[in-house]
Amino acid sequence: MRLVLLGPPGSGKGTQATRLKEELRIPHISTGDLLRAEVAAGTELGKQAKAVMDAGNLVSDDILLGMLEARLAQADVANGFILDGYPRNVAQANALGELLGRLDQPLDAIVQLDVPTELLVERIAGRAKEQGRADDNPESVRQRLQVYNDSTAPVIDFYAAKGTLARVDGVGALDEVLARILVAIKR
Ligand code: B4P
Repeated sequence: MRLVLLGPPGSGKGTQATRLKEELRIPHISTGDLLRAEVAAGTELGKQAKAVMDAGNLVSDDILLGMLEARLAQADVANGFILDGYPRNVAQANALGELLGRLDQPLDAIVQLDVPTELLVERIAGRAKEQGRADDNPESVRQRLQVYNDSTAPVIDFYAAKGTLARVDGVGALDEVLARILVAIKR
């Protein structure tokens, strides 16, 4: 199963991908986690990405595609993967289609998690208290939501037009949302 999870910041992509990984026994690829690992390791890429991420903006498409290509070349994705945080704009959606076409690994499912904005803000504020992530401050969250509306929301139409998108209500207990995703991908 090759699955893409879409949704605004705080919609539960990372949260549900962690659970789906156990359920489906395939790796979880989070581009946010890959970037945070670069930042933590103090690499050149991480240094470039940190300021962009902290401000709530998107890191460059070239950097992301290079990182993703390297990750998809690893052996553990042979039976599939859950992609969380990519694509975040239409250019990335096209690049992903091209890359997976070249690898002969087409996507099986694309799931959009729908959550109202007030709840997103509330959830991220909760995580800010618990984890203190650098980009979970109110100013950065406002910018991330703006970037989502401007750049990422059109990706929903991109996949809907291809008839491959399933929309799932992301409001509710973690188990309820997980069950809805499993129904949507027919597992
Ligand atoms: P991400 O790491 O993807 O961060 P995110 O959008 O906030 O989502 P995340 O998965 O972490 O949160 P979740 O909804 O699970 O990206 C961070 C930054 O990296 C971006 O802003 C950008 O700068 C950069 N980046 C990443 N990918 C990129 C790309 N492709 N191109 C360019 N730049 C890129 O959960 C949030 C909170 O909600 C948690 O605290 C969780 O406990 C809670 N929650 C989840 N589900 C819940 C539920 N059902 N009920 C109650 N609470 C719930």
